[in-house]
Amino acid sequence: TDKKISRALISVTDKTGVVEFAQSLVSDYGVEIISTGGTARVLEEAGVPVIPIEEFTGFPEMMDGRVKTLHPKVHGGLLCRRDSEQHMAEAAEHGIQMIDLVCVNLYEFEKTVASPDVTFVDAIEHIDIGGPSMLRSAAKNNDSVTVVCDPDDYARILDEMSVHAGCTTLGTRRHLAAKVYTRTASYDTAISTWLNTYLANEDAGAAGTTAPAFVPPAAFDLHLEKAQDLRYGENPHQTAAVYRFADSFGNFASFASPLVGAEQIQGKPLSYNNFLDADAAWNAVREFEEPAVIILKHQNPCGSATGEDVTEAYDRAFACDPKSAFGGIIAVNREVPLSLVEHFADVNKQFVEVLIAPSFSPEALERLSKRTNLRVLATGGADGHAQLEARTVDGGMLVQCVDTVDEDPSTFTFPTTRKPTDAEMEDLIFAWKVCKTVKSNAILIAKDRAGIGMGPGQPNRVDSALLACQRAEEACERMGVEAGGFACASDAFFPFRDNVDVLAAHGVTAIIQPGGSVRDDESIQACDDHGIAMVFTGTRHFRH
Ligand code: 93A
Repeated sequence: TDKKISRALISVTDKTGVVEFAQSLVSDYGVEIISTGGTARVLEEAGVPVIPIEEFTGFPEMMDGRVKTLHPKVHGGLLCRRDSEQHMAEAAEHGIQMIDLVCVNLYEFEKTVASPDVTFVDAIEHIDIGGPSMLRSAAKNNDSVTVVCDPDDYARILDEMSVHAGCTTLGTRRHLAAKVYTRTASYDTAISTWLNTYLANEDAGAAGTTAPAFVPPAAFDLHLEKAQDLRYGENPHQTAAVYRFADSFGNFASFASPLVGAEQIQGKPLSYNNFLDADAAWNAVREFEEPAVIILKHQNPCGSATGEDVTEAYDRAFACDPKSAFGGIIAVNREVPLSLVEHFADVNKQFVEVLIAPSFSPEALERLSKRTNLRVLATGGADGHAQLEARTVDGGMLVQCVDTVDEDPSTFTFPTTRKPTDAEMEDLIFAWKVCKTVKSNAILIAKDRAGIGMGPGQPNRVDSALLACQRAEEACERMGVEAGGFACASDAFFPFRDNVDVLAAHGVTAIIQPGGSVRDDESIQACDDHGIAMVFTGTRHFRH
């Protein structure tokens, strides 16, 4: 079952390691190399002797390279069963020579369509036809043919040839064949996803050529690869792992700065709950353009603030609720300086599970390295959001666009007699952004762009409002400032006026909420009764 490699066809877009691979095939094993235009040039320049594909097929590369390896002399040489007298006779009759190894990687379709200004024509031109065809032919004939679609496998194949007298083993060829079909499947999925999304955008009247917004397709294959096993799941008796979306999914789930795949600079491995909370904190802090810090516990932002710089924002976020901040996750939307680390480690002595930010100054990292257990994650960038999120339900999966707060304040309406002051408006917009991360029913109370009162997850909104007010009043007492003058955000509309009455009784003077209840008039009247300025955003931000 060992098969000697005498002739190889090499045609690669990603030229990584190909010269060394081909060089070794030629000089260590006397392999004859056939190659296509660009690849042949690279190999020749490096002094590796190659037979150009047109010489091998007796046919020119044509139609801008669309047809270069699509020829019976290639596919016959790949598909011919060496153990079939008939196949071998037919090959001889037509002058078809056996090809024992195919080394191909594909036109970079996924990378091309990930670019925001890709044109339709450009995307189409990056659909590789000849490459997948060769890979599939070679993989089908794995009894005799070795197929390599990943530069990471070059070394392993050379290793095997070195201990098997220039041969590969059947087991290896079968594994390589399986890898090929995974690759070609994900490649085709990327193409169909892109094209379906393009068409959906065109239907929606959007510019179809730019990076499309995520539109859930009628059916799609999820390509996931295990990023790591987790010690356990949400609880110790649950097994767990974290998966990342594979490349083919990248088109519509592309993360400008993904959490899975962020660099863990130090600390204990991330747990299941760490991942969940880091994700929520990171997605919350990305809402802000100005320096901002979110401290999050159990999916809820218990501290949140903006500031002149992130150290000030951190101090202000911590002050929102120091008790809850214990064992929390800190997410920062700028490079973390030494001062921020000193403030949580030395000044506040905050126990932190995870610190996540785009990057860290060298001094900050030096200081952090003394806290060996602390998990430090660098995402590399704060811009952009994941486009898609998914959750499983019994027997299926829910998929949706990620919720971002991108409504334009110029579209807000002001239904109450009193309109918010500029200062109130700043706090309202701050509260509105943070409120999206609070579990529904969500109420968030802000003062001076800090989220000092949070009412999460109550099945009725009045209880959430009460909780938020109590926290806000406690925070004021702790900080030695007068309670009141609060700005309040509600993730969904008020069904009755009771919410407004509760909020007013605890010092709320301005409210931001979507509006849209059949009883909006009652809430507006309640605001007018209390002199509260209310803003309608028109957009709801539930988080269940
Ligand atoms: O345009 S193709 O679909 N038609 C072909 O016949 C063909 N043969 C190989 N693309 C084709 N290839 C691809 O060209 C390979 O998959 C590889 O990615 C690339 C290598 O081209 P070059 O050697 O000219 O850089």
